[in-house]
Amino acid sequence: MSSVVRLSLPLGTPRLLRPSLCTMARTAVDEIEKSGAFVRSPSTFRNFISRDQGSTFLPESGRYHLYISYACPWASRCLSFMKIKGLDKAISFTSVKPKWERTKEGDAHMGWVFSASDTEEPGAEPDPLNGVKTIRDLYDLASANYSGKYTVPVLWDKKLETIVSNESAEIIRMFNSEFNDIAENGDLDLYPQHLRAQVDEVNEWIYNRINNGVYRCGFATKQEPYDQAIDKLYEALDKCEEILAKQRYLCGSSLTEADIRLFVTLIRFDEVYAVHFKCNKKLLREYPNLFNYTKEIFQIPGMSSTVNMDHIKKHYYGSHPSINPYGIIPQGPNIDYSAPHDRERFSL
Ligand SMILES: N[C@@H](CCC(=O)N[C@@H](CS)C(=O)NCC(=O)O)C(=O)O
Repeated sequence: MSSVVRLSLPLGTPRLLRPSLCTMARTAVDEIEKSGAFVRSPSTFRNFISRDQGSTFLPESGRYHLYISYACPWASRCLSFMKIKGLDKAISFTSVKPKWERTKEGDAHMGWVFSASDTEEPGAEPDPLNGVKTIRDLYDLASANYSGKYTVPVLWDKKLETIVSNESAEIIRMFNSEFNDIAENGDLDLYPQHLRAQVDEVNEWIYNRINNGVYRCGFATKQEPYDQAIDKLYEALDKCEEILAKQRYLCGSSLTEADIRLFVTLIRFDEVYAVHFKCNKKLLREYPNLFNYTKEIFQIPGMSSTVNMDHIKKHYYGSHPSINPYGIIPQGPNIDYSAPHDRERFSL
């Protein structure tokens, strides 16, 4: 282990401390302000894999491993990029078990845990690299003084034996641009130069109002922040519906990063968020364009393999006892996203 580089918090990275929070956040359900509003804290490991000469993290085949939970939308967007870009052979991945468990004896923290065998939970596997039991253990391996949340995704460097990044918004950018010499679909650019300003602009309101918006609805502990979050959420969904009535994708006629970022929330919407997070003013399947668009993206080669609805439902309904104390998993609605869609009408 002498070659191990332990990267502690990069200089300038905002610490996870947030004075207005009641306690130091160790899981998302702790991130509730006194006002009853959910406020997500920033990620900590922010290194970037780069083709630039002299880069510490070069885009080498076989060097990196992505730790995910199929349940997690942020991790799923990274897996989606891996699949769409054709990086399966270059980057390996492991999913944890869907339901949070105790991560350490004598400690109340609940979080992501690896399965003990390949058969314990279909889709989940033991940690193939470090043989650890939890995602928390990976953070402890990478940084001796880590004290934040133990989130997925985690992009792990097998060579330096540390965490490259735990910020999905940046991991997808690395997958999009830095591995093109290795990727099977290296020419596919989901963040093309001419659309960057538009993608950034769309990402901004979709993240705040939809991706994180559903959590702001679900984790609110007072009526007012819930009401505010839900109004913003549905304004944004209505806006997406309007855009998608006129064009095939959010930023025009080609698929971009913005679409993948929206998809991971939409695919969970009717099965989970409508019930568990009280996002029930309107269901996804009541929005004809958004619904068909979700089906289209689900049907992009590789994408359906990123959606494990069993893990998604087990996680949300089973891991937040403050919202769903008995952990009952609703049986419906079991939507078939592989059914035909009407989005080809835009290519005529
Ligand atoms: N900013 C992170 C957020 C990741 C995140 O919040 N992941 C959740 C799962 S959906 C998590 O691992 N939560 C663990 C916890 O809250 O303890 C990213 O986008 O990569």
